[in-house]
Amino acid sequence: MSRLESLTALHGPARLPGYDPQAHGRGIVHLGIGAFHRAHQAVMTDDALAAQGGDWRITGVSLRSTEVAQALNPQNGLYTLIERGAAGTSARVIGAIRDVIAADPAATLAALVDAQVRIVTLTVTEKGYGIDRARRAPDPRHPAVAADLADPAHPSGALGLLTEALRLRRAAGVAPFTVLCCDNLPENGALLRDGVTGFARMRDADLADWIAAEVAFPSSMVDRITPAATAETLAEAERQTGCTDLAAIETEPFLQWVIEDHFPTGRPAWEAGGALFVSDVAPYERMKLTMLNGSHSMLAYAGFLSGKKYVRDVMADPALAALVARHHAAAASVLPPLPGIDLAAYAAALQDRFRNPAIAHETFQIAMDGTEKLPQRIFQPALVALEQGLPLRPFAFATAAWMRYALGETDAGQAYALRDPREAEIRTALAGLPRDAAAIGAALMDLPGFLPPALRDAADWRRSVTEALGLILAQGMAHAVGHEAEA
Ligand code: CS2
Repeated sequence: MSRLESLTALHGPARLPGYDPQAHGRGIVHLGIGAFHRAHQAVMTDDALAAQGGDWRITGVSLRSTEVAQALNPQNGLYTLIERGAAGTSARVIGAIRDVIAADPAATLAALVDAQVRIVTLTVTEKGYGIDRARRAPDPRHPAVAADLADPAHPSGALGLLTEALRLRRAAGVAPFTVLCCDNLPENGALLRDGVTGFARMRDADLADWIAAEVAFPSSMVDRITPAATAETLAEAERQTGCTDLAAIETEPFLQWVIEDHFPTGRPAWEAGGALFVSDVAPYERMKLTMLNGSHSMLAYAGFLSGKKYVRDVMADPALAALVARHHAAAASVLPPLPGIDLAAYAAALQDRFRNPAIAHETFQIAMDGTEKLPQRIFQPALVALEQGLPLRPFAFATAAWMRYALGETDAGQAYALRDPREAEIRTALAGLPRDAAAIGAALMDLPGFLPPALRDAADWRRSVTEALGLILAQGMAHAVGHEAEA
């Protein structure tokens, strides 16, 4: 079977791009080209190109790995997007990606300074930035931040690359690009602006002032559940295109992107793909981070340790499903009202999406990087609940489930990798402790900069976490879940 490398080679039911990809130049560099980008932004860019044209094709960058480049470059950036829903499967070929740069900082910098590039977008995951969120400043202990501060003219991390590219553009009299963060972080545009200006300030105060004044950092909320591709994904792509496609991905039918409309350098007509442009993304972001992602983290820890491999298996378990619904209600109760959004309907739709029988989304995948995720997903709403005298237990249970997961071993004694940037610190904090909820709870809650101080120091919160962890340690996760759901 021939490789998917030109649209003319295709024969199968997959829908084709509604434009000629080769007729459009590049306007975007995307840092962090994983499955999520290919299921989300690239798709809406494809719709925008079909609807309104423009030179907005994307150069994707893998900062470290070469896998995606090896799959996509021989295919001229073409790949199959498979959507799997309860109602069936459909597929389309996406033409929005022009090429991929892999683990090549010099080539990445060259792309970033290209005057044709007007937007730089990012999905490098929460831990990829190296921003200390408590101080809202670059974290000099982050390996890429440290390396880029030591040699700022040869950057390889997100903050260093953006700063050096903006410096070079300014020196060459080229207008700056707009920076659009697409990671699951609160007020992600403002956070990234603080990271980049903070990094620039450590080099050159004048550059930092110029970036603060001249560069737009709109915020955005992104949503599409995208599991890692499997052999079955590639087999389905073959059926859909009649070609071998090593870059195919699969995702759910649901797709949402809410973007702050602040693009002084222009933008694609992403609304053609359904993007919603608003003046303030924060309420949407908070809803999504605390309801979808918060319940995802809770169910990942509780589900994985109850022997559930996929999110759909979690939802098929009545006690776990009840805890997911409880979490949604608790998260909704601390959200400010959002005009036009019915939070009960949003919760019901989330539960439907989690139940999608055609999507194999691993709890182990969601469980990684807990220390990077819990602050905005669990601690932020818990703090509001504390302030408003609302129930803390759903958030305390989620925290306790993570703590139990941090022990690194199932109830049957099987070890697994924690996959967290603070893994070594967690191990040190737990070393030599008895298997005791108060001791473990205190050690993990007191990790520096992890919990907001007002939550960390609240006796009600500490008691609730310790009780939930005590239950989990005494009964094992599966039984504790049953008990918790009945309470
Ligand atoms: C998940 C997210 O892995 C995780 O932590 O919660 O990737 C989630 O699937 C997406 O944010 C959905 O939009």
